[in-house]
Amino acid sequence: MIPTAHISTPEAVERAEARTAHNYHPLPVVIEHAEGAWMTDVEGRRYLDLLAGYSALNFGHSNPRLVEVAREQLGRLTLTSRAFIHDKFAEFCAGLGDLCGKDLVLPMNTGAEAVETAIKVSRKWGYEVKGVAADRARIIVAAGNFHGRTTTIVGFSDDPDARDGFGPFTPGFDMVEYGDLAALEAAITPDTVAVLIEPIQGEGGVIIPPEGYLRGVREACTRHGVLFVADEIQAGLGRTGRTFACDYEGVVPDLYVLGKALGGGIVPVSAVVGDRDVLGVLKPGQHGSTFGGNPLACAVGAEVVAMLADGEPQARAAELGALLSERLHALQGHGVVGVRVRGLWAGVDIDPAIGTGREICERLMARGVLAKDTHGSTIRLAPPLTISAEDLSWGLDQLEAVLSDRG
Ligand code: IF1
Repeated sequence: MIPTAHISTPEAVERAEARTAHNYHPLPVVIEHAEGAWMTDVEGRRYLDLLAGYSALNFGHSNPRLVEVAREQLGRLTLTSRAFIHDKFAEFCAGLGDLCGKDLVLPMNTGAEAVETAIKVSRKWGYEVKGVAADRARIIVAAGNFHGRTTTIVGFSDDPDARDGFGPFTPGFDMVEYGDLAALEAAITPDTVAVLIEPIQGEGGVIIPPEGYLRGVREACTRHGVLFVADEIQAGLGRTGRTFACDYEGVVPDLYVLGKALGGGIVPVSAVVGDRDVLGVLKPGQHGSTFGGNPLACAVGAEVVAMLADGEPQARAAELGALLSERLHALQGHGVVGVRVRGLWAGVDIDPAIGTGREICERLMARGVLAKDTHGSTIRLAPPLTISAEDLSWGLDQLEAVLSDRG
């Protein structure tokens, strides 16, 4: 357990927990403000953020460029609904389309909504373009997936926590092992309209598929006339050292599903991005959102896209990722039993004898570092891409100390 002296404001924690549904078990810390890679709690303690809002904060807390754009937009126009056009819409859609090398952008808000959008588009494409018989469309997904929390999405999860108790579920999904190309090909039928996968599985523990898998998925999809839908909500937009995790294998999916960092950690912004022959199947009235593509979202999103367009965040992720990888691999055999790193994103399997992932995160918190466990004894590290090498190094010193039982 954490020494109580290190628990930030037990009363503030209790107050926060007293009146919320217990769908989360947060670390007992109450954050008041943050800048860059550092967060400060209500008692003035500082913590290094090694989670970055699950990659929603790729550009750091309170990024000056993004905050400036948001402030300016707040004073001008925040919402029109899609019933009218606003002056930030074109810039966002064109910028994001260009970043992806695609014709069209469909803006939504949360990641799950964007995944739902991609499912709807894939089905409609299947019926109208591929010629699948009505209500027969099937979508292939991977074991260990995480795509969000809607009833349709949790229905094709194999995580009992995410799924159990929420049925009945939407039919039309087939699950195959992640990383197994032969299984994927075998699962494709004439009714298959799409393969929906994460190019790296985040919740699964930063699982990187075998080299050649994404290329193989692309080839199989092309050969069988099936859409390749890449959920880059967590992996995309700089995190891995490239704009998209698919870039590692030189692969371009038919639909990019984006979210998290697209909103700069300020507003929820998600999108589905694809070419006209696919996204063009949607006609007025068939899909939408009150908030999707609102002026504030588009202003911030367009600035995020501009930052990525000059490649600096990706270069930083690649450079710092080398440091992260080197430091973590040095811990192998010293409390660490597995390490997976791509860019500034790591899954670290801790020797269960040392503690659960949760316990390691509690001990890290006591040393001023905030990270998040995932299944069992795995912790994931995903600092803001703006973190300094010194701060990252210091954070890893704390992990080393925790593992060597000086924690
Ligand atoms: C939670 C994980 C991260 C995602 C991918 C879609 C979504 C997510 C690849 C949905 C969301 C989140 C949501 C958050 C925890 C988190 C998470 F551990 F569950 F996997 F980031 F690591 N596709 N990921 O990772 O996006 O609707 O939330 O905007 O649900 O507790 P959303």
